[in-house]
Amino acid sequence: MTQTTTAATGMLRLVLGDQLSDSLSALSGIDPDRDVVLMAEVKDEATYVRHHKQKIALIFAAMRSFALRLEARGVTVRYVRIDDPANTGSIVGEMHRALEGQPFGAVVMTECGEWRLAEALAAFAEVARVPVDIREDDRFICSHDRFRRWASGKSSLRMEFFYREMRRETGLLLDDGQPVGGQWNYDAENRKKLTKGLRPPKRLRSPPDAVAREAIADVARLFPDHFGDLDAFGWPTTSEQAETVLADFLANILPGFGDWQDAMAHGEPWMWHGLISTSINLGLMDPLDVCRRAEIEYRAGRAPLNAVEGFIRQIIGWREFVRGIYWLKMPEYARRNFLDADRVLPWFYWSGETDMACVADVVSMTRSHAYAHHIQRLMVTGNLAMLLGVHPDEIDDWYMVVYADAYEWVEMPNTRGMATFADGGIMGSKPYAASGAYIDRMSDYCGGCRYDVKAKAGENACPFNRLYWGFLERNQHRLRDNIRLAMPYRTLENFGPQRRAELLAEAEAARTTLGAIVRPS
Ligand code: FAD
Ligand code: DLZ
Ligand code: SF4
Repeated sequence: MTQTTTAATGMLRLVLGDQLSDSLSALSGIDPDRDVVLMAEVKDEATYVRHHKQKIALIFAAMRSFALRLEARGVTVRYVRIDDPANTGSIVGEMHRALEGQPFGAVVMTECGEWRLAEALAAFAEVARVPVDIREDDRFICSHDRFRRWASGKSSLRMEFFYREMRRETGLLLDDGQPVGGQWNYDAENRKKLTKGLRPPKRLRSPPDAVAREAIADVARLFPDHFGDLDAFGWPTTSEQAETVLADFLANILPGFGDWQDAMAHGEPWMWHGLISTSINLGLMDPLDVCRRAEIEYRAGRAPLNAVEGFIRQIIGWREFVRGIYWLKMPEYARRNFLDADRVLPWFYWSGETDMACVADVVSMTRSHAYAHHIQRLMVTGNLAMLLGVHPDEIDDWYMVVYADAYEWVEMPNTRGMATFADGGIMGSKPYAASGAYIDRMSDYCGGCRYDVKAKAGENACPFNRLYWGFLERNQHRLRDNIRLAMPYRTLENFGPQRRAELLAEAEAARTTLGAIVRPS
């Protein structure tokens, strides 16, 4: 295809549901007189897992608002709504339909964030009758190539060392090339429990505008059986709304982010967290800009170092690291089941009907808001699923469904890697297995629970306690040589054979009571 033909006929530019950024590489160099942007709400994407209703409403509302934004700039948008009778139901189907309807000279897109769809789009590029230009997603700080270079030759990949590289490359929180305050990481200062009488500050949410209200109504009508409520929808669906939430966070919440980063409290979904993952993942805000603005709060003396460093680490450290791991290890990563976990996910993960106060609270806020904060995802639902031995496919499916910020590139390494050790140690050096004592230390859940967090065995004992030693016993041939588990394994060995057999039986009884039966093959 010659330049002249391309210019004469224009390009078809694909913008996916999580690519809603003015700076998107697929939009770079756009000619509003000739080019057309394709955006499509499609059944395949809305149902490949049965996403939370709020997640679909968020994506549709944000897509529709972004299309209006482009149109206001004079760009022609071919916008296909979910209930358009001609909708083919898939992104690739909509690409073919758009090409049949108009003689474009080329197709331009930004690389997609999920392996499944990226494969489908690569297959489309093979058969398309026009050239297809798949551009890098430069909204991330670390490119695939850069991550591969960093990972190359390393026997283990650890976030902490990757994070330091990202600090050096971005210059964030550096003075003369050295980390501000003399340390790279202040995580040890970020483990305070909420003291009695202290409540988290009131949060600014984004009440749905007219576009979002229409999307919410569409989702209620078209996806009534999907998990979750729509009533409390409060996610930003435009970059302006996202900016308002960020500005409020930086000014009023960030100073407490560090101290209470790991704390949990009954009925308090937000604590001191940013509530920005939905917006960053959709492309409504730029991760590096968010970090630079957090640094300004520190430099101006308005937020302490442990808060600002901790917050920046989550974004340029963890967020970039999990994306790097995903693309480095896929598709094999999605089949990893290092602990040979073989149980079903108990029904209470969906219904919330359980006497476990911590789990009931997390599932309840997940249903109402499509949100739970990191420690709830990691140490309550994730830890429990790992101790129960739930098959990683079932755990992945649940996390992909229930959280408004879930896309496979970020969900899977967090779930299969960080939370459940199904990846065998690619993401982290040991499983985050913990008994009820951890949750008791970091929350107010246990005081209001029918289970006894101090009891180790029996029907009334905290299920985390009943499961913990059995988990170690069951997996000793895989985990005993892990240096970071040397202490608990030494304790287990000191228990002696009879006590160990009892602990294993106790864990098996708890697995049965909680409904974690063997998964049908
Ligand atoms: P804050 O606590 O305010 O953190 C600020 C930002 O840092 C987040 O918005 C996010 O962009 C980034 N961040 C923090 N931790 C992580 C992390 N571990 N990985 C990647 N980014 C991180 N995050 C998602 O965006 N999508 C997911 O599907 C997702 N699934 C998860 C599953 C499990 C089992 C666990 C343990 C964590 C998961 N996370 C996921 C990471 C984290 O829990 C969320 O990013 C965070 O809770 C979002 O809320 P926030 O914006 O208030 O975050
Ligand atoms: C998650 C999602 C949903 C629910 N719906 C759409 C959609 O209708 N159209 C679209 O372009 N994208 C959607 N997405 C996001 C994709 O499934 C996918 O996760 C991302 O594009 C990966 O980068
Ligand atoms: Fe959760 Fe156990 Fe505490 Fe109950 S006692 S809230 S189950 S940790």
